Amino acid sequence: MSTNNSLEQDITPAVVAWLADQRAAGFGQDQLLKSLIEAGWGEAAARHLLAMPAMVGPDHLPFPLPVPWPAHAGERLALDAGDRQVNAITVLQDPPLLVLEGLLSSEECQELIEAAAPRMSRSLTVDVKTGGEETNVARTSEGMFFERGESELISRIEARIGELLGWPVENGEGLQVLHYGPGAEYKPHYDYFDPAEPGTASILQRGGQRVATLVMYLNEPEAGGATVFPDATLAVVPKCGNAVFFSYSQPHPVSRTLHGGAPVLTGDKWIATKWLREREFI
Ligand code: PD2
Ligand code: ZN
Repeated sequence: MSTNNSLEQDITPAVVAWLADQRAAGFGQDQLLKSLIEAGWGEAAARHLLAMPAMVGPDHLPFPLPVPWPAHAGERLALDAGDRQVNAITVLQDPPLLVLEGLLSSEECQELIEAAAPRMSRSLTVDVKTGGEETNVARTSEGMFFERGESELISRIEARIGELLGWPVENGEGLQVLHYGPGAEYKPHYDYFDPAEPGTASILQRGGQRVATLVMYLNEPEAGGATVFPDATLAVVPKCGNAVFFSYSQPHPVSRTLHGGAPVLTGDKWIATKWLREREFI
């Protein structure tokens, strides 16, 4: 490996193979960054390389990442979420998915809606072409992000999610609240960042890939608004305080986590989404 200040030029098959070996041997991001810099890589180029997923096997699928999963899910109805017990009433293995009952109290749902309502604007999605944000015709909701830990309510809910999923609170993105009026929907998509897109490497600098999603329902639309999983032929109907959790160890359609928000037919729909990253999200 030679000294390099550009981002791409030294990502040869030999470097990719070296990286896969080092990861298989258990070396973490910090140790790999140190090794690359010692070998003469510029820090920016090394970080860029380390943000790219390792590809494995004859199909060149992304290397599977560790994902959250609640202790005893699928073995017991009631799961420990620290200050609350939560019931896992539906359990799928492929994709790994749980429908959770009673994650939030009805007071917490109402408080979240009231705190979010004055701060709503047309929803943006992360643009993987550029790494920036843009409005998206596939997503006709309005939304806002809470900062992680910005109030006692948010901290309480984040701590509960961390306990339930066994995943560090620091690895969570800020909680996003979305509101869908009649006719609004979120067309089917994957929540991970597509490794093939040019903006993904820069998005991954802030905590790595998304590895799991928790969608919490804050109210009940009169009709429509289910969260649908076409590969699993599953529709989760919103119920205040319930949630759907699913993980994706590989940022690839093999995860079978294609999902969407079906159009709201009557009434409106409020949700809060927590996306979990591989590492601390800064
Ligand atoms: O509102 C939903 O059901 C929904 C559907 C798809 C939410 C999300 N994705 C999300 O927040 O990622
Ligand atoms: Zn989604």
